[in-house]
Amino acid sequence: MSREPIKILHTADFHLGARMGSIVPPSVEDSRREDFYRNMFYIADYAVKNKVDIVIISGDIFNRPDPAGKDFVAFSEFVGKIVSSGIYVVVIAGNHDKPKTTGARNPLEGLQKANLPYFWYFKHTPDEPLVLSIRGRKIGIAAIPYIDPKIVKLEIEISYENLIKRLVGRFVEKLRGINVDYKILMAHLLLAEAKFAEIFPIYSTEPRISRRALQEEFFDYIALGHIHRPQKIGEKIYYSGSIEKITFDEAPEQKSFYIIELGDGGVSVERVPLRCRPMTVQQLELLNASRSDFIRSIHALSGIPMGALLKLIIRSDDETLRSIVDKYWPEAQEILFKEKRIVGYCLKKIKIGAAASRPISPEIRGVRQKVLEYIDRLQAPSKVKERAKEIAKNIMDEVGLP
Ligand SMILES: [Mn+2]
Repeated sequence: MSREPIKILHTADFHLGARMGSIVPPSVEDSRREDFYRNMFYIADYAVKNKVDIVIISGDIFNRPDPAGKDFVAFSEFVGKIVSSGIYVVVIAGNHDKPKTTGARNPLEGLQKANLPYFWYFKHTPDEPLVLSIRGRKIGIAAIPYIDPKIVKLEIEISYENLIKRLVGRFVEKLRGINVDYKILMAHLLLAEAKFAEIFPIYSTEPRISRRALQEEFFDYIALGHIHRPQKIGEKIYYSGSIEKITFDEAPEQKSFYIIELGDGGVSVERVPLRCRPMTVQQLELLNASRSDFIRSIHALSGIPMGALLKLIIRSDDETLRSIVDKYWPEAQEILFKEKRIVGYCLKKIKIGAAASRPISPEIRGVRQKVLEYIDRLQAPSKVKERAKEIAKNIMDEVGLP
């Protein structure tokens, strides 16, 4: 007789308290917070309703290591809803959860110290796998929270990938010794094979781990966090992605979480979509435009869902930006809120025209290379230089340098 499968819900990257920064009106930050909470509680309700056995959260619960009180209260309520239904919650720390100063503590440790039944939070990689017994079966969980590459460089004579390999290898050996029915690996890291929006600078300086380091063949499911775009890599490796869109780079992404069924006959994985605040990026090009050209082009913007967050990029010449866009912006804004029914916007103005369309002189031609060489020669850590080069490239793209 086949037994009922063990059900696992895999999610990650809640980033509670994430802010958009330059959004108008600033009060949007409050409704954003609610967007994240809504999806978080949807996940809790889903787990309870569908009789999930374990909820796995692969890091980055809060956007900061010292979260706002309300974010901690909301997360505690989320955990409470799940564990009080007899469902396990296993959390690992992500980079955002790790305090940057020694001695500082993330409140998540408070939940861990409270010794809640059914709740685990791993700030560091434990020596032993966590073994849960559910309906006569044993599930072994190898938990590898985020490890700061800077610390690895300073303190350990080993490459980042080899360190991960070593930790995975240690878990594999221990799990072989204790005979579990199912083996899960959870980790917060950047896989070389992962896909994400190019512009995400946060990942650019981080070492990328090859999927071979994770010993995919040994585990039944690998639950990753860190990359916000949900994706499957190889046969058993999954990034659940974030629970909400966090930056405009994520605008086209469909957020989701995974339900994994570990049955006698094998493993099945289902992707469950999450409803998110619509985000849209729109571009306008205005050259020598009049007030009515400008207003008409705002009216003509299409494909903006109701209640959306809008990033509007206006490419225009200096004169139009100053005497039309800036001057009549309040009118345009009115249309965006009243007619287009957006909840907030981010405006980016890019100067084009006269200067950029002039033929590039030979002196300018070498500028890109010279700027990058200049940064290379600076006396600064290579990570800082890499970041500086990236910013410089963005600026040079924006002003149209070849
Ligand atoms: Mn992360």
